[in-house]
Amino acid sequence: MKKSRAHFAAIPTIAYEGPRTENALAFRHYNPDEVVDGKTMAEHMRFSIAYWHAFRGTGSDPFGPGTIVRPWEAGKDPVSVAKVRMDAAFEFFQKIRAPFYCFHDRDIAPEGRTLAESNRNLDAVVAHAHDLQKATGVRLLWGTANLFSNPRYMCGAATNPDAHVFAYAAAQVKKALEVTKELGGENYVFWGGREGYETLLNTNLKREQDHLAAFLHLAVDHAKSIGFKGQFLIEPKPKEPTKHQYDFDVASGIAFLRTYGLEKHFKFNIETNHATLAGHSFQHEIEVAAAQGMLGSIDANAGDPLLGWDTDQFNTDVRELTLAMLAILRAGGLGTGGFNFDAKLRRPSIDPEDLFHAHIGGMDAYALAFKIAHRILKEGVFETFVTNRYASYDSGFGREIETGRASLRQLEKLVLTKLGEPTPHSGRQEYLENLLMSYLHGR
Ligand code: XUL
Ligand code: CO
Repeated sequence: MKKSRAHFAAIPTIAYEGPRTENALAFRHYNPDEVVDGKTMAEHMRFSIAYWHAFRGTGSDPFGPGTIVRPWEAGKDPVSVAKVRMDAAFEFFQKIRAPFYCFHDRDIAPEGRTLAESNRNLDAVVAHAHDLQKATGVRLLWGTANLFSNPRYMCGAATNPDAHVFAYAAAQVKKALEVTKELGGENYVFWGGREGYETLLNTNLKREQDHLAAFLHLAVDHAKSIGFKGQFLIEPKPKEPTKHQYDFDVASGIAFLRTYGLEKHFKFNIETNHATLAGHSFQHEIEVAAAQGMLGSIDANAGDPLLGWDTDQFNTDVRELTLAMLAILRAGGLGTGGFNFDAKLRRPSIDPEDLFHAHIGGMDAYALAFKIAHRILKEGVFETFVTNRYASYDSGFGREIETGRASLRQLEKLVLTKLGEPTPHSGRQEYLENLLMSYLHGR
């Protein structure tokens, strides 16, 4: 392969320099080579760069056009531009030391006038991605299809009232699955896009949910037929762009998957900003998925508490991330998933350097949270507290309740003849919050 020129010539590969460094373009907490429990931090974290934000984001918002202009975007032929953009992307992945990336089909290759032309464009860019992955060792965490930007999807894709649009979306997913397999993608994501409604006045909710399930079954069947072994992931989001998205949150996602016999094929890709839009904490969504063995991957970002939409910011809130990491580590990690930075630069952050600061902060915050959570679990103070809190279920009638051997008659008799009134026990919330603070600040 032809050696491409450096697109980020002024910026070196980011080195780990420790917490005291004064170099802003260095890691303070993320040392990819540090070994923890027999695995490197790079293996633990499995950081991934979101192609759509890092390389297709321009800073545009509903009030104005893009502000971010990258030199590699100049050029007339969109497929050639896509390849040069991809060279820049892989240079960035290497310099920021991210082992993975993620994309939508239309992020990496331009949509053509027909589906056939779009597929040809995709094939050309995927061949280039294949070469770049081989040359750099960067891998594909997951692929997905963009089923929401093109106007044809204005009323949804799988849940569109027009079966013609359903068929078009199905064809697009078929191809996206095939290229994800071709590039060794370890997962495939379904984010709801416009699968929801704006008004129930024009919507048959039951049929739309049935159609969404049928769509997912078709994808599962096709994956099987082509031998794609990656993990399917659902990414819940309660609203935006539609007023109500069918994949509202993890709990409603679990109910949906079980209703339609899909639960064996899917896990969850949990996004911080989607959790908070649903009125949950990030930790809550992780715990709900983990409780059912369905924690798959993370879209790492943050919302702004003062703004009510999906602001997709880089997350440097170590407290929030420590709580999330505790839930993830207790669940045994993310398996084939990873931490994908589904986060974008603010509109005035227009320099290539800003892309580095953003990801350095995100990676450092997660690495620091990982280390704090790892220590908390090792020392076991919270674990012991919680275990003791439920100890009455470990033996006697508590055990019988848990194993389904108790009856209302038996429990009534027990209370009337032996137990009487329960003794209240403190939940010790303030003590535990102080303990967490001590772990966060130099215990
Ligand atoms: C949108 C969102 C998407 C998905 C992939 O809110 O999070 O970027 O992650 O389609
Ligand atoms: Co996302």
